[in-house]
Amino acid sequence: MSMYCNQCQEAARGVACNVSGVCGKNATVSNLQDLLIYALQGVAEVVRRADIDVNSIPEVNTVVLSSLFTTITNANFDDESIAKSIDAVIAHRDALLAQHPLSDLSDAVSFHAASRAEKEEKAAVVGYLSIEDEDIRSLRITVILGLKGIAAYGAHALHLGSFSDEVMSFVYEALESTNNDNLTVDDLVALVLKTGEYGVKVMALLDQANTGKYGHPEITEVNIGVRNRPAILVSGHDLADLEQLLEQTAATGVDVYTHSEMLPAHYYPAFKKYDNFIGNYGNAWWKQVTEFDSFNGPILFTTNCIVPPKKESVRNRIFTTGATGYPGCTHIVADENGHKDFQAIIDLAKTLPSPQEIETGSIIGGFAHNQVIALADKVVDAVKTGAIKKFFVMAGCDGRMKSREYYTDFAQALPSDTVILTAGCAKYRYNKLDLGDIGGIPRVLDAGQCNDSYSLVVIALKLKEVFGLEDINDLPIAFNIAWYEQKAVIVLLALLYLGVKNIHLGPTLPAFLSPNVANVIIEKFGLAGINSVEEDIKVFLEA
Ligand code: SF4
Ligand code: SF3
Repeated sequence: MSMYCNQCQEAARGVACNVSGVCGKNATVSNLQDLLIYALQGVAEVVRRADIDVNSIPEVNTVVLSSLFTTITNANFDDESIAKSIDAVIAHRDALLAQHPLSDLSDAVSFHAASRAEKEEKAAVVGYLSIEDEDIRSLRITVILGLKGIAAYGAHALHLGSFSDEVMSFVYEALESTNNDNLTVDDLVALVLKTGEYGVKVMALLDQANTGKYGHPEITEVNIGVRNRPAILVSGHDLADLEQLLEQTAATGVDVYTHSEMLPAHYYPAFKKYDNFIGNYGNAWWKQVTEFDSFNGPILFTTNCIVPPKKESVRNRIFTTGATGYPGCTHIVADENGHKDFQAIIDLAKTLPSPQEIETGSIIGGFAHNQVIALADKVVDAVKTGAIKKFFVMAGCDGRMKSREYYTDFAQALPSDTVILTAGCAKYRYNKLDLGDIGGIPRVLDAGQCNDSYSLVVIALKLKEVFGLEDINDLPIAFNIAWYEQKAVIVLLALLYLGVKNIHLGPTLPAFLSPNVANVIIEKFGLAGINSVEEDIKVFLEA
């Protein structure tokens, strides 16, 4: 076996990718990612054992968050960049140790692997398979994958200047705990739930950072057509990168379009002032394989999801920044003031044809918590009069597997007195269907990115308050979540922590849950997979 990765929904055979990743990740990258996690566990052990105040180590915190983020599915395929992250983490670990000498160092704290050969040799023995007990392994992986999601949200918040020492301290606690052989299954089950608790906190932090800087998302009609000017396509989830790109392209004659998870940027008031911010091009991440071809202009990835570009003509137009990377693509780094120079992308755009039209018209979104709560009276009336019978939270990820057609069929088959609440790229399975509205309330309410799933929680909690209910599970809300990568894992853990029961998760349950761990979650929380659309709708409507 040359690698072992089961972190996403596409894990080979529903077990693990062990030769190369279905996502395109090779064994070298996968193993270096494992070593990076191990090095992070070493830093965490030093921080915890030396009782270091996380507020005193901002540079270490940044490296820890960005290193975890870089290991998320489809973020970084560049072995060089991951090797550099390992070196940076070890250097920080050793600098902390020099200031806070400790004895009885564990291997994660004391190992060194300067050369590539040493790294690959070490990586081969620290992967998840080195944990023999399958339940302990499963629980540790679950925590680490949740942490990756927390780190992604924490890194976005940090990019906007928001930091939570409470969340950061938990990141160190959980990293250290996942390398602690004394923890039992029960300890780790508790840690999984605690990870969900911190998932809620970090999502709230990011929500405040985004809305504090860019205003509350509002109902917006987003153009999905094109105009005849050179253009840049921006993908991923990072709004601060988008802001810099819009600043730098203003008055250059170059337009900016969003792809996939950047679509919800159009909902923010702050971005509406840019008259070159034209609309959204295309669909969810996996459709980039054809959509980047027809877009013609350069593409900027601010975060996941990158699909390895096969064509050189497309690869030459791809730029990465932040936690993303792809071999051969130009990576743009921030200067010491956080400024990113996107001039090379703008210059390239000017030499290339304008985007080819693939769709026309518009889609509507912007139903984040503030906007929905502003409409609360209307929504509550619709529920009280029976015009709305049930809400279906269908947030999460999209993916390329054929089985995900289920979500389009499910949305289409839902009765006309139901409303879909969505967030994340899962929405592309139904956000262009004509599902109509209920008394002016669209039947698909898009809160935003997967990062904005928090909005759906706030909306649910508000409805619980308005209806005077004790238990969130008494609301007329069903959860049919689609997952793919690790931000969806933290969203799931956050929902479980909040006590949401009977979530259906698909298109398949996570491969990283061992049979015993899966049973615990199924028994305790009623977690279920998906069946046929007809069966599932029946189950949901009878509940
Ligand atoms: Fe396989 Fe997913 Fe891991 Fe990629 S991220 S190697 S597809 S399990
Ligand atoms: Fe999508 Fe990658 Fe998860 Fe942000 S862009 S939801 S999969």
